[in-house]
Amino acid sequence: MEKSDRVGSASGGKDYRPMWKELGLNLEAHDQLLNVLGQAYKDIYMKQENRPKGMQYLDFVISEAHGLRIEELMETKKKGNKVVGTFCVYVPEELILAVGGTCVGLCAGAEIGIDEAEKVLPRNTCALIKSFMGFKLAGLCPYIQASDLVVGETTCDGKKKAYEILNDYKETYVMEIPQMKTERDRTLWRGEIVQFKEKVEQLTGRNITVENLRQGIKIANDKRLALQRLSRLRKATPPPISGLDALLVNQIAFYDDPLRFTKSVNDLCDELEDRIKKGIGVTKNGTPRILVSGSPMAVPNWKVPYIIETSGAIVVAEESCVGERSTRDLVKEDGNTLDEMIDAITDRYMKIDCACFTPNLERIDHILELAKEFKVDGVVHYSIQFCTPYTVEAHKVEKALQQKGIPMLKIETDYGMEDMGQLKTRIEAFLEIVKK
Ligand code: BJ8
Repeated sequence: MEKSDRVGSASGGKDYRPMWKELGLNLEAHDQLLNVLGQAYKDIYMKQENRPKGMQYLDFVISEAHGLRIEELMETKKKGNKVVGTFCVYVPEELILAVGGTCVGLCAGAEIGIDEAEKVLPRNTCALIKSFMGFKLAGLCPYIQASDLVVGETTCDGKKKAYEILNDYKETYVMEIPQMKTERDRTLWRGEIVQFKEKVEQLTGRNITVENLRQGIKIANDKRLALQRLSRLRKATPPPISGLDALLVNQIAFYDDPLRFTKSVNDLCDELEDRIKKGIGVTKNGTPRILVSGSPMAVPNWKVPYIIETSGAIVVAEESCVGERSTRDLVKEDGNTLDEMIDAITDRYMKIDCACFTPNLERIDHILELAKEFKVDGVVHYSIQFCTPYTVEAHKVEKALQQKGIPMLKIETDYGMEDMGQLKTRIEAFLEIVKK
């Protein structure tokens, strides 16, 4: 990709409308989406001061998220490769990469399209589910249109029931995710991975072999290692990158080309290391350091970190699937047979501590570890409105943090902007407590 100065594919540059039309998008509604996204990006991202130069690549990727990136996907499809759309970090990307496929995240973080979603889903469904459903029904998402296979999973009730409806509009393959972590659950999950491997082989007409799976595992691990490196650098005081920028990197990880993305994140990390050596940061020393924990934030869901960072604090880590939860564990690379490799994949994914599991004590331990390692002054627990798993689990998180004397603020919100003022007041009041 070459550098561009555009924000939002709707403004200037190459005309992608023929491609969007061919993909079956609703051009008028899609233009509106890009305009809203472009404006939000300018207001939230481009107004930040002292951003690392390496963020220019990410600015460009976001500007071409519906343009050049989709064109790349269409090109790879012409060569016989497949695009697989997913909604959850449980879907093993390694198997898709092994056969030259591309994995793209389909979760959405915008309110536009929700009216359409509410025609088929109850109003009290979480905004993430309504958003991806709305994007499909309103013809807004080129990624789902470009996908040769869409993969859902039995995580929360809202998602698994929504996939039944989504299947009426786009065929959706569903993986069964266990609810607990006993040996029996591991066996079930391993069986699901083997079945998914067969599905991917059938879709692509290519066999998954020891050689190509080794390659797939390496590509996915390298991406995670780059993101882990970025995360570690945020432990510095002052942090060399804002929470908003780091969140964006984690969001883009779900749809950029993995090799190019990994290289760009490592380049960004080189720059951040240099900043740390020179004592350059994005905030002054003494700025409250916040851990955001909870439901995932898909593009363009930037509301809560934006409010935190414009209220005098900095987000230093995200305990979320768009953050630490999806990057901290690697697949062991020492397998020599397909069976060993499938075992390694099974074990890696069984470690994910999503609130859909019960009990889910690993998540609590992990939040406490992050709070300590990143020297956080407070935790903002974020749940998407009507997300039962994270909203309920917030109680146990708060109790564990209280015992360690770490203040926590519980936030439950949707993708709308109506509560911006109210949230800002609550976050500012919380930061006053944190500063004491
Ligand atoms: S592994 S967090 S990506 S399921 S926000 S739809 S949980 S009601 S997104 Fe998730 Fe996989 Fe878990 Fe991660 Fe349901 Fe909650 Fe909505 Fe959610």
